[in-house]
Amino acid sequence: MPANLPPQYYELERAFKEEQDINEKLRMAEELHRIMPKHKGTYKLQAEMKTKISKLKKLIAGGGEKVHGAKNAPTHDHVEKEGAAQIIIIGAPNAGKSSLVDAMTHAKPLVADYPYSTREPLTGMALNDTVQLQLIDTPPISPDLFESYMNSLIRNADIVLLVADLASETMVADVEFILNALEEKRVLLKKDNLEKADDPKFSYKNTVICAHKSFEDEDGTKQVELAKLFPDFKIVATSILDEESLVQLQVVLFEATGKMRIYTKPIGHDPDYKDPIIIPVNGTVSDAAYALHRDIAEKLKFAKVWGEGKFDGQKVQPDFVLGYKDIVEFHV
Ligand SMILES: Nc1nc2c(ncn2[C@@H]2O[C@H](COP(=O)(O)OP(=O)(O)OP(=O)(O)O)[C@@H](O)[C@H]2O)c(=O)[nH]1
Ligand SMILES: [Mg+2]
Repeated sequence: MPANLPPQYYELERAFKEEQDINEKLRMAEELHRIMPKHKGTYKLQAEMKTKISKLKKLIAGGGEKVHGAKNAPTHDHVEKEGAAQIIIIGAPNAGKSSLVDAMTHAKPLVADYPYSTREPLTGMALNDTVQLQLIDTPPISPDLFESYMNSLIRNADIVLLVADLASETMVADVEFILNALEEKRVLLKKDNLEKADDPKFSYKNTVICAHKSFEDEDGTKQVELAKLFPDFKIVATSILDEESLVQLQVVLFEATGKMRIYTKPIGHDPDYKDPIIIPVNGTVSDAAYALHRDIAEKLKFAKVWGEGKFDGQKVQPDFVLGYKDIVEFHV
């Protein structure tokens, strides 16, 4: 029986064969398996692809392919996720990436007034209104440098923060170079997570742009240029001299994750504002219960909800859609 595979299968298969990055290879293998028509003619192909997927997973779990004599060489192509979202900070040399991590976290990256000061990734946790965001500072991307691990790091992150340096004469050329360099590696930056990713050869990454060193752009011309270059993208003006701008940046970064905070309230007690649970925007009472504990979700009978558009203590069913910062009291 013929396999009758769609044309995009062959296209993706070619990209899969050429791909060197194992995380990306895994993503493509899973996509190939997903788009493969499931009938008798593809049984063998389905099985082969499953084997490839499982081998790639093992390889990734084992820390990647072992290169002879380089077993202990440090690898930077993966940062274990922590907190509500992992945000990778990218930009041209000297844009202010490390300064942002320095200003928003307890990490102590090297900040320097010369380019190429950051040599390897470094992570720090930013606390935004009780939610932790994991920031990754990275070496710059330029015609002279594109560390090979950057591609994997970017693909694995939840959000890309692209830092545009308003103080630089070459800001536009620098960000355009980065966009093109990423596209060559099959990574496309996109404005939000509502857009559909339509070409499986590409990884589409939710991106926030920061118009950084905003005090250096007194008449705002650089910000206008940036907005023209990135219509529809979320652009936040930031400066390490303006604490409020950094708080705003964190708010936008968290929003870009497509998640929201929900507060829980034990029966007969005040809400717990210190430890919100994080669920997708438009998530339900049941999602919130699962995020708290599987047991609660499975035994849940109803909940009481406080928040905008509800009356206080409104009794709702598990499929009730929650809103930003709603307070939920679970009844099991
Ligand atoms: N005026 C102004 N200068 C800033 C701001 N943020 C960073 N800088 C300066 O910009 C320079 C570069 O900062 P870094 O944070 O080291 O830049 P980077 O992007 O990490 O640089 P590389 O790691 O070399 O790519 C330093 O001299 C900082 O003091 C800002 O908001 N305003
Ligand atoms: Mg740096």
